Amino acid sequence: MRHSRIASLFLLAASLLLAADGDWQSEGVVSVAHSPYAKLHAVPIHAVKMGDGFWSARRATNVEKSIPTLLAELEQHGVVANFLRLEGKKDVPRRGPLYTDSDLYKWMEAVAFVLQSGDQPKLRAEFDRLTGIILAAQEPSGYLNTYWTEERTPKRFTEMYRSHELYCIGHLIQAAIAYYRATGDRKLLDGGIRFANYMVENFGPQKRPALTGHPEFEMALVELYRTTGDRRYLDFAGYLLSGVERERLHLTADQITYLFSGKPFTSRTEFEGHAVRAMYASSGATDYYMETGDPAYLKTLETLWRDLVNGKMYITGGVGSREAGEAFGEAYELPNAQAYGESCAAIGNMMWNWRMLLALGESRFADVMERALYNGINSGMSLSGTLYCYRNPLESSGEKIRNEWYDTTCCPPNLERILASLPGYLYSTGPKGVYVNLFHTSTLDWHLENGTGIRIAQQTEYPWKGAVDLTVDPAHAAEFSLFVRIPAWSDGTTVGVKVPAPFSTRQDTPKAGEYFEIHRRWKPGDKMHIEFEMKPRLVRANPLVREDAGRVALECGPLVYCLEQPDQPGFNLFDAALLDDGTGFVSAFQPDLLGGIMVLKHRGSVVDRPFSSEPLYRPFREQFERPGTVVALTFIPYYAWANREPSRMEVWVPYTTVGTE
Ligand code: FUB
Ligand code: ZN
Repeated sequence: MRHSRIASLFLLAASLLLAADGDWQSEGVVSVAHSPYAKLHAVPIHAVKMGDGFWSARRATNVEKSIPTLLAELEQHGVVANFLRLEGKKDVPRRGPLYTDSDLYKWMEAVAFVLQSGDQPKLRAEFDRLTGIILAAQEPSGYLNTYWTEERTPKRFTEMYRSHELYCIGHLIQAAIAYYRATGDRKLLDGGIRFANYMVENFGPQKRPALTGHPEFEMALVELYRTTGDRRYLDFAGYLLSGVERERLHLTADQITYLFSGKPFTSRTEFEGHAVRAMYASSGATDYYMETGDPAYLKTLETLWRDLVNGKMYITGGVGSREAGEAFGEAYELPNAQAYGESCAAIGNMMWNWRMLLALGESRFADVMERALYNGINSGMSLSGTLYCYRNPLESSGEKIRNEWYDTTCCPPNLERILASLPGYLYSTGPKGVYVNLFHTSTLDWHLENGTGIRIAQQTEYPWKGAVDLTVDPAHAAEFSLFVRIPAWSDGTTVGVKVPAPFSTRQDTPKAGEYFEIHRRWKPGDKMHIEFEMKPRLVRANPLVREDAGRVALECGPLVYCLEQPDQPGFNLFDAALLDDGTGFVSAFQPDLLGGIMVLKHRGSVVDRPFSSEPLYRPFREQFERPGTVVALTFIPYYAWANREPSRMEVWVPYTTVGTE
């Protein structure tokens, strides 16, 4: 389709800007290199090669199975045909809910992240084919959406609280930027710019009112500003976050609560409403803060972060307790079997904490990222790579939880883009040196912020083993700091660090929950060793989490564990309690079980008569009676559940000191 002359001139100017930038290969998952209020800076995905280890099989499966099979599903369910029919190439009705375009764009973003790690001609060809199909459906104005067309055309932008028009285009822009950063090709990006320009030219305080409804576009706009230098996109993100249009758009109080938009972001004091929207809005607001330094944003982000981690986040890093409205509950409302914990919400939690880490440089954000990544996100995709959880409960009676397709198929491509972009989160840089955020065998090939080349080789079997070896290779001997994250989970355990002398640190000993700064004149080939103690840890929840009263959860390293029925032959796991008799855990790595996992065993007590045979209420006696038989409880990592036949599962396990042989 042809676009107007003015639009072409603008695109020409924009491309000159982009070309002058010439930096498309140096950008990370988000590009904060020039963000004045970012304390840390992302390194590009291609600068980190991930070697063998915990994530390698999953990442390979992502490329070989998940990404291709999901495209087949998207095609089969009409998501691509929704575009083709607008071009007159398919005579079929439009299919799927109003946000299906976004699922294809998210899939494309996953592909673009894969391509940032190295070329894959087949995937690149698919991306280009889809770009052609998508752009052919774009209207001369820049508008693009397969749902709000034909008889619905007059309704465009009239139901923004639910329309997903900006949500969809936000995902297109993110995919386009990721592809531009992979290949330098900006065809899709130009399409995204056309829509963004349409928005900034026609909407705003003195123009038509806009609202995201489902936040997402804010993140995309800030990234577009970072990519093009066009300040209008940043300002438009600020306008959307300001929620000023709630009156012009006649939003009801309920809509405002649910949407996490339509109310000034900076007036928020707690998380409520739709969890994914809340996480995406917070991510966009953090992006906005990193560009503007607006203190009101920082204050709100801190307040919300504390609201989340003090009362509304599952131990798995999942968020969103309620199915109704896919929403947050009250503080401490964290049911287990009913937990919603949408995969996208855990992903949103990681995306937000990644941005907070870049903004403030504090390890507490990387702790949340790691928690979500290894648990509430990781559970979202089957080990086969072709089945997905939409919900991620912490207890199950054995309902089927994984499917290859959902009509609302937001989670599968979201999981794929996280796995594809993983190298980009492992390291970052700051003015004083390099940060090791996450642990995995990998090589960083990048440079310090003063331009000195740096190579860091990391060797580890984390999270199964706690030893991490780093070989630091600056291009020449240079004075800088290496910041190694000491996870909060290592509190109460021993952390050993061996660094070549001489060096200086701010703390005498590494402190859990902080980056350990090692400052020295690093010479090529310098080696350091860190040893985390991977011992099983029993955790209790705040007593205000009623569902977890009298129960414990098990963690080891960054992993949350669970009991699943196939590992507990001979008894119903809901009749079992962890028996605290001082015998402790026995661990064994089982290479053939569930892709290779560390299994943890502990003594348990199983009631002699199943609880289901008891009356609902019975007289209270002084001592809670739990005569039982001692059994071995076998715990597996939570992420690996639901990879066998559907069966019972439990994260929070009753706890007892009574057990009879
Ligand atoms: O509305 C688009 C996506 O579908 C949301 O992010 C998910 O929560 C699901 O509702
Ligand atoms: Zn989802």
